[in-house]
Amino acid sequence: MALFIVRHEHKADLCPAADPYRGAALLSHLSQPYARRHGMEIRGKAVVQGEHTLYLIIESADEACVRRFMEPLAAAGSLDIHPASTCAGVVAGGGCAAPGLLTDTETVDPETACEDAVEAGLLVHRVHPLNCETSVPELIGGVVVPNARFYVRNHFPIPLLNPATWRLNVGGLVERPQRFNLDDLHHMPSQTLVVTLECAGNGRSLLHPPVEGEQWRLGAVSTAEWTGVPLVEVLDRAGPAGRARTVVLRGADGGDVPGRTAPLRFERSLSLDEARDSDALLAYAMNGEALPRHHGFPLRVVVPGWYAVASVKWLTEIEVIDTDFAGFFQADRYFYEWPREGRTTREPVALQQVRALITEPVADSDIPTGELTVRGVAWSGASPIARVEVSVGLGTWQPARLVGERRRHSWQWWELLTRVDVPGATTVRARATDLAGRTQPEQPVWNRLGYGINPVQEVAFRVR
Ligand SMILES: Nc1nc2c(c(=O)[nH]1)N[C@H]1C(S)=C(S)[C@@H](COP(=O)(O)O)O[C@H]1N2
Ligand SMILES: [Mo]
Repeated sequence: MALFIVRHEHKADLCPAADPYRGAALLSHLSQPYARRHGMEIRGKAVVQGEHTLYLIIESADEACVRRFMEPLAAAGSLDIHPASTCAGVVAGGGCAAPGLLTDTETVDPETACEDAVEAGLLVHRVHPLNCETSVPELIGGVVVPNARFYVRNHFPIPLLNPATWRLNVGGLVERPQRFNLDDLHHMPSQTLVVTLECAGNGRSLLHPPVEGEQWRLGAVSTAEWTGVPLVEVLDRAGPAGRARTVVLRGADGGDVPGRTAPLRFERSLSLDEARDSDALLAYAMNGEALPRHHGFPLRVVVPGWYAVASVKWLTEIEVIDTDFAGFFQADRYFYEWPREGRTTREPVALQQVRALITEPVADSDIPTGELTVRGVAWSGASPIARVEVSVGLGTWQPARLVGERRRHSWQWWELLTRVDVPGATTVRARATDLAGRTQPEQPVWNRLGYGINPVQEVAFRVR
């Protein structure tokens, strides 16, 4: 189906709307059911007041069809039909002047992917590849984030994999190379875990001076219930050889990256010990539904507690090797690089830093004097949350109550009931500490690639 904008103008003395009978006939002609019978969808219609000019937005297989449908009106005046595109389509295709929309049969249409994300209320940072964050105030409710509102982080176009022909190959230094289809995996012992995924770049936009990369605010984090086969189960079937050291996880997506001459696939690695001890899951379901395309359909890795770069989507290969892995997303990105005492120190990005997010009150809102509920979520990759403290208007830190079940790999809700009695502008801050004693810094700790940014969050609001 293609989109058209139709413009029709008629002379004042021929205006059909002036006559109640002809006006009614016109309305039926332009009704959705009538248009559908002609194989068209009317997406919008409006008249420019006082100018006898009508605009229609029509979806149709071709222009001839639209022209035929508009014949009765054309007889009374002019008719212009412009081939059109959705706004998302133009942006995804590289702008109004681009030669044509990107089409690649093996990837998800960027236009649809982007439109779905916008409709679901996600904040889109980049259309191609699709990158969007979840809206923090909308987290109010359950522990899990609905699939359509889960943040999306992609480095390449989203691959469209056919579940009937898709395979997972397990090879390299293993005693029994394996090849699984989706059905095989569905019949293996399964596990369901509630896991919070957070992008290592979450909060990057807080850095001064700014650093390159997606300018995430605080919403590149979400929680879901994942179901799949434990990674150990699959590794055990293959039997890593004695000198095996590293497990490489390879996705179906790929492309060019800076500093490398040939296009490459999205790949990440875990040491064999990490792969065994991390509770990593090969997930085929998310919140009880088949894994959505954006999130790795038909199979993705979920490594609990780790920054989500480890959770490879669209998984097609597991390769066991006896060296460290030097892939682009392992060696050239996803490490902390801090300037310290005149030297730079480096450390790979691994477990999520401890962090609390405030979902209530909403930034810039007006709150009546009296009782105030401060709410949010908190998590840490290294260890469960020990406590969350809240400070209103730069006052003392008060302990918040941890709400609901404590789950090892999921964020935890917290809340504090307090009072605000003085009208005016004020702020609220929240600070989480985990059982390992890690807590959040007052200011973001700058590093060159902008990872693991977890300063105490401050939300400004007004008391009235
Ligand atoms: N194959 C593949 N897996 C991937 C990525 C990717 O670009 N390709 N991005 C990673 C990063 S950086 C993050 S933060 C998470 C995002 O997962 P989500 O889109 O399901 O939220 O996927 C990870 N797995
Ligand atoms: Mo990420």
